[in-house]
This record gives sequence, structure tokens and C-alpha cells, in this order.
Amino acid sequence: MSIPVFASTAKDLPKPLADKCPTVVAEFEKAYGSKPDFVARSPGRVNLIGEHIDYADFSVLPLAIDVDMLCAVKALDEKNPSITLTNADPRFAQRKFDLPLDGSYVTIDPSISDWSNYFKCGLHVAVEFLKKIAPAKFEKAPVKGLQVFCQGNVPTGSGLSSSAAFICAVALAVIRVNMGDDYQVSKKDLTRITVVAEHLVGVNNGGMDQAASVCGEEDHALYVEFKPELKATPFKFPALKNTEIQFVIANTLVVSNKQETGPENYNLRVVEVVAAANILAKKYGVVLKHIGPSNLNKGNLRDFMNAYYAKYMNVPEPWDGDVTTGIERLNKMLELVEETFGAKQGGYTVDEAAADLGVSSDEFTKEYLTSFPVRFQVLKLYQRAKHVYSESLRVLDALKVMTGTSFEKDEDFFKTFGGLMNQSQASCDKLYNCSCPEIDRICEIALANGSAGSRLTGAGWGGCTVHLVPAEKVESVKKALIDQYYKVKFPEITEQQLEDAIIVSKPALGSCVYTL
Ligand code: NG1
Ligand code: MG
Repeated sequence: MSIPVFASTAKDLPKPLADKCPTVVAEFEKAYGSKPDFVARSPGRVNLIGEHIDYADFSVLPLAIDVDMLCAVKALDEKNPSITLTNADPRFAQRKFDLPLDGSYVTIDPSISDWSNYFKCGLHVAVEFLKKIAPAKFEKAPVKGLQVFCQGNVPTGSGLSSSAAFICAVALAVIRVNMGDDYQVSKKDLTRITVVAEHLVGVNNGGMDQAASVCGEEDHALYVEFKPELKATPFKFPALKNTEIQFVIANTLVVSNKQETGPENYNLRVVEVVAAANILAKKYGVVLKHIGPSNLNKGNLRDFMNAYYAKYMNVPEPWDGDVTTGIERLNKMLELVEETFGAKQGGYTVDEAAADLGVSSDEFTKEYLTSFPVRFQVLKLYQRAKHVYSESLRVLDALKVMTGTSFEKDEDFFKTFGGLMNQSQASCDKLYNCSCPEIDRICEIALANGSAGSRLTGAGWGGCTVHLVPAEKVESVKKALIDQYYKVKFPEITEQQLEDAIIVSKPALGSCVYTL
């Protein structure tokens, strides 16, 4: 399926486009003195359940939401192509840079944290793609220069994937500008290429955000699978008898910037789970075969599950995503985690991890600790591996609840799905250590005032929380959060800031183009 393209004159223009595109076009004109060619848009996302498992290739349940990034662009016809970036948000000053004439890539300096870096990431993966699909044109020559006007309302550093929204919109724009209006990029290609884009700024992320941003559909959540191949299946929430299901998203307003804190949190977790997978593999005498971009290319916990089943259970084919077999295998993995790491819950030093892997400490450092910078005392392999397998189990349970089960009473749905969300939060907090006091406080208040399930969403360590709330309780949850969290922690907070901090969003449309 290709990325939808909407003409500005279309009758049933989707709401995010109808509401925002005319303004972005007008702002572009103000900034550059002429109309843009088109607007590329991509939304943020919230993850309902399945945290920190995408980089182990386990499936997740996110949905695109109606905060988004819009990029109005105009191609330049120049001998010395350059890119000019203007942002509606005054925190992000204008940037201009040249495109190398020999068609090589624009350099990205991941050591500085600048908004244009995300543009460059999107540009980089788009150029790489163009070189593949039209080598004669793009191998040795630059892509077209651009004027760009960006306008976004995904809060940054808050776990709603502002970075993915931006990068996906940029990659979409660059492909369209250079391939022309007749070429329609597929959702699959756009997801595939953008998944690895943030690696260029030093974040070793999985693919959930890009899949959700690109593939979002109105009124649908997504079941995103990474193996055997990348697939986002839209599904509807179950229809209840007397109420509607709402997801309230509340921002802690504590910003977590992965480029700055990644060495102690996000990137370190990736190292921990990859090390855990390889120690398991060593102990059970299997070889991990890993294909794909989503970790240190050393095999992950899913690869281990497959290798173990091939060797000991006579199941040579890798797990295909089937729910029943998945539940059985993940439970088996949890037993092996106890067996392997249970006696060392205090964590592993470099020397201990290296010894269990049968390599020298230097080799371990080189192989695991250098491609992305990390800082730590010990590696908490037991806790991290247990989180990944148990969280993946909860996703399968949640999928069953969302799609297969019909509920006698509405409250049974809230109890079951909400219960899984609460377990997920407990596991993120206790095993993965990615919660923080502000997240804990918000969850506590929401649960006491009508939420059926409350948890962090995205990477954690700050950022946003998500709450499953029956429609009639939304107002009481909001009010309690305002009175007991926001006004207490931020006495100076303005009405506008409060309004932005709590979002009640319906599942929204993913990446799309708006033409003039
Ligand atoms: P956020 O923090 O929302 O950008 C990050 C990762 C995801 C996933 C989640 C945790 C990036 C770009 N994205 O999301 O791939 O691993 O954390 O589930 O880092
Ligand atoms: Mg991000």
C-alpha cells in the first residue's frame, strides 16, 4: 500500500490536513515568498503496550495520534543545491546547509543536539533509497535543493515520537520531490528506511515509532510485527455495551533526551538485552542468526528463542507470530531466564559478562560497548531479559483481549486490558528501571480517579504516560491530574500548557501528502 496523497481541493479531507495544512502553506509563503509544492505530514504515536521490546523484534501495540509534524516543501532549481529549514517553533532557529555536488551524504554530527540533525537523518535515508531505486540519477549527483517550513505539535523528548514524526515526514518529502508526483512510495518502504534513521544520531532504536507513524489509520490501533517481516495490521477496539474506550495521554513534562542520557538508559538497555541473548545462547549451545537492523547485529532475545526451539524442541522454523505458540515459547524463555540469570540478580560486571560469553573483557568491550556509547556499573541481565519476555507475553495477551474476546460486562474489558497495562508499568519500573517518580505519581493519581490501566509510554525516564479510561471518567481523571500533579509540581503552569499536557486522542491517520 502506498502513502496516501490528498489534494487540497478534496471534499473529505482528513481532519489533521484540513485543520493545519492551509496554515502551513500560508506560513511557508510568508517565510519564502512563494507557495510550496506540497506538504508531507507524519504523526506521533502512543504505545498501548509492549515497551522496550521492539529492538528484540517482538511485536507491539501502538497507535498514531493526532499530534504531528508537517513539512511544507518547495524544490529549488539551482546549480548549487542547498536546504533551508524554517520552523514555526521559535526554539528552533533557521538552518541552511549545502548538498554535496558529488551526490555524497550530508554529514551529521551526533555529538551536538540540533533540530536539523533529525532533518538530516530523514534526508540521509531518503537519499540512500533514491540511490537504490534510481541509481543512474542519484549515484553521483545531488538530490534537489529545498526550502522547507516545519510545523509540529508532538512534544519533544516525551515518548510520543516527535523524532520519528519529523524523520518520516522529511523522508517522504525528499522522495516525492525527487521522484516526482507519479511515484508513490509504499508504506513498507517508508517504514523500512526510516527505522534505522535515528541510528545516525546515536540512538540504537527499534522500529515501533516509524511503523506507527507511517502506517497509522483513523480509528484503528496497530499490531506491529517486525518478524518474519515488518507488518502493521490495523484493528479496532472492541465495541462495548455502555461506554466508549478512551486513552488519555498525560505528559510528565519531564523531558528525556536520548541523545544526552542514552548512554545510561536507552542505549544501555539495548546492550543489556543483546548481551543477555548471547549469554543464553552460549549456555544452551546455540548460534544466533540475526537478520535486520534493530540491534547490535549480534542476535537478540527473539533470535535466541528461535534457536533454542530449533535445537531442543525440534521446531526448525522461526516463530511466525502465532499467539498460542508464542505464549508457550515465551513462558519457556522465562524459565530459562530464571535458570541462567536467577542467581545473579545483582548484575554482571564486564569481566563476568565476558567470562560467561567465553570472550576476553577487551573483546566484550569492543563488541558490545563501543558502537554506541554506554555508562554503567553492572549489567542487569536478569531483570532486562525477564522484562522483555514477560512484556512480549503481555502483548500477545492484550492482542487476544483486543481482537478475540467478547465481554459479558464492559468492566471485564477494562479489568483485563487495564490489568495488563498495570503489569507492564510494574515491569518497566521494577525490572527495566525506566520509570521515574513523576510517572509513578501520575499513574497513581489516574488509577485512583477512574483509570483502569496506567503506564509510561515510549522509552520512559520522563515523557508521557497513557491511561485506559472509560469515556465517562475522562473528566475526573483529567481534573485529578491537574489538581494533584500539574498544579502541585508546576505552580506557575498556564492554562495553555495544561491543555497541551493532557491529550485525549483518537487513533489518527499515518504519514500522508497534501498537494496544492
Ligand atoms: P520514544 O522514546 O517514544 O522515542 C523509544 C524508541 C522505540 C521503543 C521505545 C520503547 C526511539 C526513536 N524510539 O521510543 O523504538 O524502543 O522507546 O518501547 O528511540
Ligand atoms: Mg524519539
